[in-house]
Amino acid sequence: MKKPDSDRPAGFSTRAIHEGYDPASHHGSINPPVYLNATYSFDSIAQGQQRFSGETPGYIYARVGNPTQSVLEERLASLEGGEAAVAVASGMGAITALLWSFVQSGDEIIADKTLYGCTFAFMGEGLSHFGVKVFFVDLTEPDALEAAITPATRFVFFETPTNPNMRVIDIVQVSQLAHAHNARVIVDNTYGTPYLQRPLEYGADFVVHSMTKYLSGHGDLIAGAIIGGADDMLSVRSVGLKHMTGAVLSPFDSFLLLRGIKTLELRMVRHCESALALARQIESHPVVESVYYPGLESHPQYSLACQQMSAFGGMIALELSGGYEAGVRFMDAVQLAQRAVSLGDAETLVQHPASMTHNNYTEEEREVHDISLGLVRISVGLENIEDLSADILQALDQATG
Ligand code: 4LM
Repeated sequence: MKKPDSDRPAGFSTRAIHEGYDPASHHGSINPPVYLNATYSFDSIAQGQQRFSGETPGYIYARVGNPTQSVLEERLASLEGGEAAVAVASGMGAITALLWSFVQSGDEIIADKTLYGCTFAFMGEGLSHFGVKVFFVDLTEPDALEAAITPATRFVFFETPTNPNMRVIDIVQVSQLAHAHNARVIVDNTYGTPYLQRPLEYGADFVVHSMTKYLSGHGDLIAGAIIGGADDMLSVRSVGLKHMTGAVLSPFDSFLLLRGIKTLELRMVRHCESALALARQIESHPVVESVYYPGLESHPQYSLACQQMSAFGGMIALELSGGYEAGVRFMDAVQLAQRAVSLGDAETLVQHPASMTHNNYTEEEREVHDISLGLVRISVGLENIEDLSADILQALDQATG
């Protein structure tokens, strides 16, 4: 990326638009080309051998990387403040490729007690088949982490804010505690995005993303990313991606992500403004028992969220009086908002975690993990706030029963 003033670091959107790409090297093409290749030819057998052994850089086969993906990876590393990144085919692909690169039978992982449903399934069920033990603790309580950590703990894993109930976890505090016990820290930054919080700057060792969400921003692809140290990313590419998951991102989806990320800052500003306005409006509605949004003073970790995040994101969870039935009435009554899982799209999406994204938790697990039957989740979109709040407020009126 060329820029006139070499002393001042380029701003977030400047890097989101330019980092890792120079049109002059590509016939002046403003957008990075899409390299639709499965395989790459070598000048000689010696060159092929050197590429396979890692002695010289260069492309081999698109399961390991391609030039469009490389631009995306350089951009992601810059935005998260990491040395390197690996882009993969889904958020689940990112979490599994990272952990499969480093864990082995006998290792332990400590995970927060609230995780996206499929992450919870991978941690609680999937890894246990391979002799890796996962302990779920409340990471908002430092004593709980201290009590659970052992010499076998390799990783501490958490989302912040958590999906779906918006708990906020102290990245600095957890990282210090984990490092004191030689464990490494992975933060799923899907809800935060690098625009709102950069966990590596707070001491985390790895960031993972479902890029399906805000980074894409348009609900038109499934993708994931891992960001961390350069040596670790080499291991993730050659073990987690190449050998263990094969979760390769397509060149075309890499291109769409590069396009989406150009407007990440603009979109996040709007998501945050609308979500805060909506959270404030619905907090006083008579059918609403609680609103979980880290930008509300009533949120239990409000002051931590103010320190750790530059704004509070586009996700709101709410509890309605009348529980599950009220939630169903609310979701069936929305007109502009869409009844759908996923998040971070231009369209506002409402869903019911207990029966949808978190349906693989048992009833008892849901209770322990704070995912009540009455919890409703809103991914606040980019529509005009007047239209959106009119829709949500009329649906809340109908939820009253
Ligand atoms: C959802 N979430 O919540 P892929 N990490 C977090 C997530 O929210 C998700 C993933 C990873 C939802 C999907 C249906 C915090 C997904 C997994 O779907 O594999 O890109 O990401 O609605």
